[in-house]
Amino acid sequence: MHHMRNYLLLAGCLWAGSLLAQSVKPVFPIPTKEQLTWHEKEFYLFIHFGPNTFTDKEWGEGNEDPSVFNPTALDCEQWTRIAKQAGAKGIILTAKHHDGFCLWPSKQSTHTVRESKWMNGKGDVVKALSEACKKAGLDMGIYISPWDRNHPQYGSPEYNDVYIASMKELLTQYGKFFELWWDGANGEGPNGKKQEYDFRRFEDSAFKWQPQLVIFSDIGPGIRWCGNEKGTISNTNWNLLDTAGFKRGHGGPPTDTLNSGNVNGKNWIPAEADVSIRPGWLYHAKEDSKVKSPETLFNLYLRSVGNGGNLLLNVPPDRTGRIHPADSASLVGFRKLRDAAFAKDLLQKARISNTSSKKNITTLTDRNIQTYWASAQKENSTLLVTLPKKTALNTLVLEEMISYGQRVSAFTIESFDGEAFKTVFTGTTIGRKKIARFPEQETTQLRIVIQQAKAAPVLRSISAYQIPN
Ligand code: FUL
Repeated sequence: MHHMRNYLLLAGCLWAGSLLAQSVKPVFPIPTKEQLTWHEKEFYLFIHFGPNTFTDKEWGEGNEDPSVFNPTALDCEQWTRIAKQAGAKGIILTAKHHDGFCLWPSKQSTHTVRESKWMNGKGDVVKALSEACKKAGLDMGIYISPWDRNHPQYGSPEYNDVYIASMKELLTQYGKFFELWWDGANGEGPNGKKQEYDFRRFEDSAFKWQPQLVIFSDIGPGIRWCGNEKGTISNTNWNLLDTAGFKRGHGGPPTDTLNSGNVNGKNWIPAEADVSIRPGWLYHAKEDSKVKSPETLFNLYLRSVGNGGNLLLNVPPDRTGRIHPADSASLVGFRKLRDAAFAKDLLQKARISNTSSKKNITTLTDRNIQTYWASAQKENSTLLVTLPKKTALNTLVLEEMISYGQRVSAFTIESFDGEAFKTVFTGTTIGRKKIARFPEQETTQLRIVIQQAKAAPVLRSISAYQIPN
């Protein structure tokens, strides 16, 4: 009897709290816990650093004298300070680029910081950065190029063992990394030979040492390349990808598929947009005047994070081992633009209701990422937003509750002009986040119509802004 009463009480609470919460069934595939955490990061820095910094190259040959690597004032805490100021959530370091030079004293190679003059061969950039990140509360990721233009065993089955042993050093001695980065470039080794990478074994080994890793490559398994190095993701962006029959690098899916994903893709593999703040990935003094402006970076943010992906922005340190003032100034400017744009959510005092019911849906504006609104219908779900007074706005930010899968495939935003609702934005996917910008509207009411979805839409948040032009 008691049980029954408790049950009814509980059922009543659930009903009052979120009527539909119990009936929301995921639409597969769905993200893993680690991918969900990754989605929340949105923006983090990439650091390309190594002998190329000192030889003015993008792709070192692998035969550079290790003594060229000699930063005069390497300061990883300066990197993390700037990353924090920029509002980045982490840093991914090129522990080894294609030239094979290891930024840590690897036992698998004779081409490392140990053979350089820097700190008399006693330095370790991976260690310095991992300590700085811990201190600053930033997450760290690691780029370990499979392509190695230095290693004498490259081009033989033994090289796969060498690669795994190098990975083991990195994944067992420096704490946890959030992301492991495998780029697609794959050329010849020092003796002209090509390598067949044993990615299956690379993957199994990486997960053995760090099961929480999300692994980036053209085809994941954790995250996919967005198909370009410009920092832009398609307006239509599915976090889903079919990988069967595809390989990393040349055998990867077409770049436009990588950019927009597959609507019915079998795997949850979201897109990451990697782009450099300068024309090159490595520092070149002649590019000091070509650093992207805060406005350009903000625009890339809208086209990556604003299309539901993450932004990995490369900021290469110079020959002193510090980030150049031109880059840090631009990063701080970029942060200011984001802060100004999203400072005031104009929906905080608005009423939102499903047009079929008058009930105020507070879960969409409560800023709690655990709460959401689930529509009862698959097609033509309509939300009516009523503002307390006439308000000028030009941006709406929509988020799906992606832990239940990605659903929305067509929606419009309409603004009431005093007489009728006019369409001001036509969109396709929403996903993790959609920053929808449209011409400024002075209005008291908006309507969000979700015409099509793979299943009844589940949104976790809606907010609105007037972004200064
Ligand atoms: C590419 C590499 O070849 C570039 O040098 C750079 O590291 C970029 C991020 O990935 O595949």
